[in-house]
Amino acid sequence: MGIVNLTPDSFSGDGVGASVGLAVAHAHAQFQAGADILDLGAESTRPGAPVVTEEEELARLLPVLREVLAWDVPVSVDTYKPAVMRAALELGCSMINDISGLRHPEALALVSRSDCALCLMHMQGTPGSMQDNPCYQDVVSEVNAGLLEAAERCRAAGVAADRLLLDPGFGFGKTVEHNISLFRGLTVTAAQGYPVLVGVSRKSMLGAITGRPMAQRMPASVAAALLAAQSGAAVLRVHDVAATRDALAVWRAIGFQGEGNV
Ligand code: HH2
Repeated sequence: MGIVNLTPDSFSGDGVGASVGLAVAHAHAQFQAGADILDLGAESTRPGAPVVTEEEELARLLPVLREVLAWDVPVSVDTYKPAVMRAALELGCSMINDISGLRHPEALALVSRSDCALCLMHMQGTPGSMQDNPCYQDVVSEVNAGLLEAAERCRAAGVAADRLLLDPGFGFGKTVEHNISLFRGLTVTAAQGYPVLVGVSRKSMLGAITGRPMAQRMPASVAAALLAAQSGAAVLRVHDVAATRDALAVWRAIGFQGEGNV
């Protein structure tokens, strides 16, 4: 899954701001690099990011989404706002990627009436405050239980199980230690019966491990993506599509022994 941030303020600095032309070119580069899914997001959810209005999010998203939907690639929209979901689904996006795990009742009703895929991500708190003091007794079991609960809520509302993906939400209300524990527990998360999406690309956890600033986290991101795939992740949400694909190709050709998802 190639990340396309239609934002002026994304944490990794890859956001393309207000230029539709630049955004479409960036999306196209992700597509050409071999992304199997494009994930368009028009609000940064980095810790402390300001909430953007529905109007602003739609103004950033829709012109780019219209262009990208004409290409031969599934398009995911990264939003937790029902109005943005509604517009994206009307235009024909294939997937909703909701960092709030579809907490909004209106969002649940909308998605259940459509046939899109749905990524349910775990987040403790909200982007505004989630990194203040994240707290868990046992992060792996609590996150997994929260994900299963969100999946059950969706299924009870009529969303078929095979439309769902689960995501532990690296960096969303988690310390570096929580993130590392969750990463080590990915095989457990992946054994819960739903495909797992992992998004660690360029995140601060990798900065903490390597001591590298944002601009130098590509190798660490590729290593983490590979480890996630080896642990059973089905979808890797990444900034560096070509490099990640190369790593996966080497793994498939040389290192990969069994049945896998990626
Ligand atoms: N991470 C980000 C945004 N959306 N969605 C899922 N499912 N999983 C993630 O880990 C995830 C996500 C944050 O990354 P990015 O979009 O690059 O930055 P920003 O939110 O600052 O635009």
